[in-house]
Amino acid sequence: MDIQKRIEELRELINYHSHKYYVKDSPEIEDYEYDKLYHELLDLEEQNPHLITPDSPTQRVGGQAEDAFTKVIHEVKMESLQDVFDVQELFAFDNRVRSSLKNEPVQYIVEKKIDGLSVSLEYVNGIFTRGSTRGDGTVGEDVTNNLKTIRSVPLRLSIPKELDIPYLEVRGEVFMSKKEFASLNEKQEMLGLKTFANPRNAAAGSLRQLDPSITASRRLDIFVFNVQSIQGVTFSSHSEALEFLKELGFRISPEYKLCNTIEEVIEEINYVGNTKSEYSYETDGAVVKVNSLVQRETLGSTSRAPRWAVAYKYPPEIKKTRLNDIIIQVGRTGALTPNAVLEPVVLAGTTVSRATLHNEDYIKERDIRIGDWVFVRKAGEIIPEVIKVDFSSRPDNTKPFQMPEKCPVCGAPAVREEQEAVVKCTGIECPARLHRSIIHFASRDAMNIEGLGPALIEMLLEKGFIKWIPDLYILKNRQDELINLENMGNKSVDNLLNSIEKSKENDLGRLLFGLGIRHIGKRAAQLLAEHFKSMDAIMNATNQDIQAVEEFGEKMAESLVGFMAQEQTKHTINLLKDLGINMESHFREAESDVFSGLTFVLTGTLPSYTRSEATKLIEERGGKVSGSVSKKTSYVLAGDDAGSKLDKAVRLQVKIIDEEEFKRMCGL
Ligand code: 0OX
Repeated sequence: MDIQKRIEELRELINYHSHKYYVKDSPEIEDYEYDKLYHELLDLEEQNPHLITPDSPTQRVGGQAEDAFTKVIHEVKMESLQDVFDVQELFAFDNRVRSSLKNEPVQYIVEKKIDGLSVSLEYVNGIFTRGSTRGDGTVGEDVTNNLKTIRSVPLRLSIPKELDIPYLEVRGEVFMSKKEFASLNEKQEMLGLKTFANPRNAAAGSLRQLDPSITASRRLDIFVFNVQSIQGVTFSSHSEALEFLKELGFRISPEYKLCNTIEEVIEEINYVGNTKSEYSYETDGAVVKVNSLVQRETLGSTSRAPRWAVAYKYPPEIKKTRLNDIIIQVGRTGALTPNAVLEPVVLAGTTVSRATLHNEDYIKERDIRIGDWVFVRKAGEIIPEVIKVDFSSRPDNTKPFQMPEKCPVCGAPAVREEQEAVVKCTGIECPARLHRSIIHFASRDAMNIEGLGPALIEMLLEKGFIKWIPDLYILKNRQDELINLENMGNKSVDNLLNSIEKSKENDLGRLLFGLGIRHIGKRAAQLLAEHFKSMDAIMNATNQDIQAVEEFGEKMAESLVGFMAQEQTKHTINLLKDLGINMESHFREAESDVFSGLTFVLTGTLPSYTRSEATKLIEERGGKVSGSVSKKTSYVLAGDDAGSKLDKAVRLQVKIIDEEEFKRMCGL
């Protein structure tokens, strides 16, 4: 093949996948495959330097530092490693090393390659003074405060009495354990936040947080694997340096191995490859380093990497097995995910009998059918997925898959949004998505129930206090039990129950929005409430009636009618009605925007309205409420004991009104 053409093809592929990885945070291919593409390009460019262009992905080094953190210049460059992918390349590495060292005996050290992000830690007189990311190897970012939250980063070293170490810089890998990664993703999912593709992305995202308390909550860890620079002590070998670092209090590369021949190195690499699935941390390779520091000096470095080390990358494990069935799993967002039921296979250390098929399109594009022989792998070594079909062994009686039209959990219609790959359940009582439904129902723009956050909702669901939304309004009958819950007490239960009670009076618009109907946002819900005035009228409205409402189109009308027609919707609304939740709109058309463009400032105590009631009256009529008086203020609504705001209004000649006048303006 034409070299130039291949180079261009590789650049395009690499750019595409690196955008998916770094920008979209949703890699499409394994790191291993990406690395192979990258190295193929590097090799071709090395052999044909005249074909290197400044915009080639190889000219972009490392993860570049961004502006949010202070830059740190690495006095000793944080070099990267050259990757190798097979035994032949290891032999070639060994030959290069031996011939450069004129056939002196060489001892290698094999370390596990931890899949995290590289950092530098600096100590002045044994005190941790600065920590930074690798960045591009020369300039990184100061993440000292974030690194301080990692328990295994010693803040003070245990320097032996007889020694004096004025300065020490070490290098290590910050990572997240497989267990921590799984529980972080579970939490993110529960809170409706983005999940991380792999433990390395999670570690990098957690370390580069502007708020160190977020980093602290993520429970990162570190393995230290190199002395970058030291004053006061010298070493003759890397293993000696590692043991010294251990004495000082660092967690060092776990169970490294010293080898006297490349054959021993290969044996160790195979051993790590066979056991790595049991490690608590993600390992994507093994690092082979020359142990003698004098020999390292002789070998030196290229512009990119040291000549005395290579990283052996393990291929991801892929197995072929039978796809026995496809079942649907309903996630917390209500998303229906097709899952493969597999003939069990052992993959990266565990028996796998389920794997994700992602979505309807994924299955169609790959023509995956029930009964097929399929290839399965662990994406990022964590979640198994079906990659493709082995068409050469497709049996005669395979069955194409059809996405169900109803949610398998609650029976409500499952719909797919335009432009989206996921199909979602629309049932308001669906147990799978109830947590999310309640979070939305209680949220500020909906029923605005203060104190009812995701964690409490989770607990109330778990302990059986709620099985659908209306149960919130009978929580008051179980006050004593609530007080005994973890993290609850008299006061917080009181506040919560008051807040729930108060929400009963909300305008219909808030309730409608809180039901979480597809395509019916805050404004649409408000418009519906204003137009139809009551829940009954909305429930009885036809598609045509709804499209008659200003700004309403086919999609919104269809979604609303479909939602209202569901038995579970009717059940929930009837229960809410019986419990005394307001089903009417307080809006009166003629008054709905009488205050539009006006700004009010409230001061003092009004005879019959609380501050929030007065605010509501103003906002319902299209007005705004501000906290301070300025020339732009339209009215100051003053009650008893009005203070400095009233003085200021007088000074600025802003019109002052009392409650009587206010009521009249409101049409009350
Ligand atoms: C790791 C790891 C990374 C030292 C000089 C070039 C690379 N991720 O576990 N890098 C190194 O070595 C550096 N060792 C490791 N164990």
